[in-house]
Amino acid sequence: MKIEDIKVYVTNPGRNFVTVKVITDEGVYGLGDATVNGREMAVASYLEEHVRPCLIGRDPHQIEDIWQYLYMGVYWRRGPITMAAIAAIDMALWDIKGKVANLPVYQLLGGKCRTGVTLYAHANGETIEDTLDIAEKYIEQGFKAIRLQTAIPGLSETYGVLGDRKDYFELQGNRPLPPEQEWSTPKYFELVPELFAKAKERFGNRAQFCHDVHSRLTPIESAKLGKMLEPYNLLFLEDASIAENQDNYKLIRHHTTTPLALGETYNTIWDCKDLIQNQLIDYIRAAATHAGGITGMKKIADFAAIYNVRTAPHGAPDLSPICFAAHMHLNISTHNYGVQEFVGFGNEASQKIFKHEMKLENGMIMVSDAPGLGVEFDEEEAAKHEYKRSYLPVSRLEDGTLWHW
Ligand code: CS2
Ligand code: MG
Repeated sequence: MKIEDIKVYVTNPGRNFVTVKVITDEGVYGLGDATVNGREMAVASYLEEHVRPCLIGRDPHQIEDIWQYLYMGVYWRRGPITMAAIAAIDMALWDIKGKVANLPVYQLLGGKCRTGVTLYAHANGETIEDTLDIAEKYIEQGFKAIRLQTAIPGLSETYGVLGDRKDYFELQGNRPLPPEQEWSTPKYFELVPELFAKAKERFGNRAQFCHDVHSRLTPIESAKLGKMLEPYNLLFLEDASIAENQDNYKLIRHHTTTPLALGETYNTIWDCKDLIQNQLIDYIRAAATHAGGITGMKKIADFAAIYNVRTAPHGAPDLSPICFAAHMHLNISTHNYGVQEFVGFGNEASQKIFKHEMKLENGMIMVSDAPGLGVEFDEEEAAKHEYKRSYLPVSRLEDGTLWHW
């Protein structure tokens, strides 16, 4: 079997997705997700110009060798664009292998470790009451874990909280220039402990809660927040501080027993090596699309297992259903899997493009037994929704100082 062609599609059914199709000379093809939010055309061009010509004629079954060829074999290793391109090819090759074997990918990864994949849902509200009302709906549907985010009083807009104004799926879907948002740690600190105190009061132990700081705090502020939230037994506190300097997490860890999660922007095992090896985090949030596909994720998960770190893959709306399906096969077959972020299956237009049989039951995904990854991509539907340049917002303190993402 040989790789005959590689096609790259950029489509915007409300937000941009980059999809790769690896076609073989035997008619079997595989699909992969290469979406890097706000940098979609850079990955598409990397794939078309720098990856496609090197892979035509190769054996698609040699997944590890092709992975190393694109990673170890190039002078410019790592980085989000390279690793998303590798990821998409890798997912497509696993998809092909599964289709040829007539087995779902999780069977090729070792088979099921659990009956279903536990998810956490998002409750994003304008007020604490709104947030908890949304959380209640998820608890009634059977979700056991929910992320709580509330708009910060006194700031014009809070990242990720849009109330009724727009669907979360389309958040930043069509912003041709980066919008700007404010940040204030004192205002945030007034709100967050109250949010979790009220959640505990209202729901007791009916669900576990987590929270995403989007790296807006300094290490000592993160330590303080972790301490303030200890009475409420969070599932985890995500991206409290940026960890370019991984020592930041030594300080945070030293001060709090609130579990810490990090790594949705990480691209390789090297980005998280020190954090995992020093047991400074509890959950690694790497995603298949951004950390080298199924092959990259397996390397990270196996390394994390030795240090009691569990996986909690990123599941934001900017990862396509192909990445989500790849996560399902990994999550069901990885012993040190923790929890999967879930924001729904996308809007109607997206569901017409990406078709699958993943079933949501009681806050869990029942993984599809379709051969390969189990996702179909409708090229005609995709062609109806053209790429639109779009950016994530930029964050500034109230005095205009540029701040962390
Ligand atoms: C967030 C994301 O889901 C998450 O945990 O951090 O919403 C993130 O902001 C986006 O994926 C950015 O592309
Ligand atoms: Mg996050």
